[in-house]
Amino acid sequence: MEMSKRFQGKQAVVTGAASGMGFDIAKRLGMEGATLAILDINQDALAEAAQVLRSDGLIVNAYQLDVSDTTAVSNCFNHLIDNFNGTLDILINNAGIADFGMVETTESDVWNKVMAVNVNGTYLCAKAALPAMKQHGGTIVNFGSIAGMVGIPNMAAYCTSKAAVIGLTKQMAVDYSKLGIRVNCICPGMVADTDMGRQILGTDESEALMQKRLSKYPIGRFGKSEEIVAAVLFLASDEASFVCGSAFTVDGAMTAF
Ligand code: 1HS
Repeated sequence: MEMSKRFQGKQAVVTGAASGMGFDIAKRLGMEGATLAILDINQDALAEAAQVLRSDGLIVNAYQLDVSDTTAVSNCFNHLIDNFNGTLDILINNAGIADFGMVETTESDVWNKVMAVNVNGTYLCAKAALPAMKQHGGTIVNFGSIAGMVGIPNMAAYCTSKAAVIGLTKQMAVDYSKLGIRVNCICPGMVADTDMGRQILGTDESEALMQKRLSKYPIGRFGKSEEIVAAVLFLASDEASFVCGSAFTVDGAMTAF
């Protein structure tokens, strides 16, 4: 049986799409029929990602964007929505950064940057997408994290930012579900095969520390990008038509433990 194309005829925006999970999400959305707008702060990586996706036969527009820049987000979305002829069906707010420190050891500039990208970026992109989405309905998937549900050692800013994304997701679902826009967030556990996963695991200075981190996962391993991507695509699809305001954990029982 041929796999059904859940996103045929849909127009989708993915932020942070030049690499990692954002790239994998864009690729899967495209493979299942979506026309893509991929956004990333890194122009070179973005151009290369667009080329790879196009060589797979996907329809891709690429836009360089810092999601924390208020004016740039507004301009970028105006432009990309014009190129989509005024229609936008799907927004995946994937762009995000991690940094480290307890409250006393987190400098204000680090704190502000993490909040600017993870929280303000999610808010700004949603705000810019909503007017077009309201025309025909749509769906937004934000990136929360288990780090927004439980404290992760030495990640004060990151945990706070992800708790805010979960709060924003629930709030938006309340305001926008009646307007035909479903808003959910994915809350991944540790994914080892992305730049962010490697960045976080790189702070474990010994094998013992890495084992301690791993011991928090009852399933006995960290996640893979494709396992998060599958859940993101479900949330973005019509199969999830009654899923709204959910903080959807995909974490090998880490937060159940
Ligand atoms: C990076 C992703 O948001 C998960 S943070 C989880 C870190 S830990 O539980 O594996 O220490």
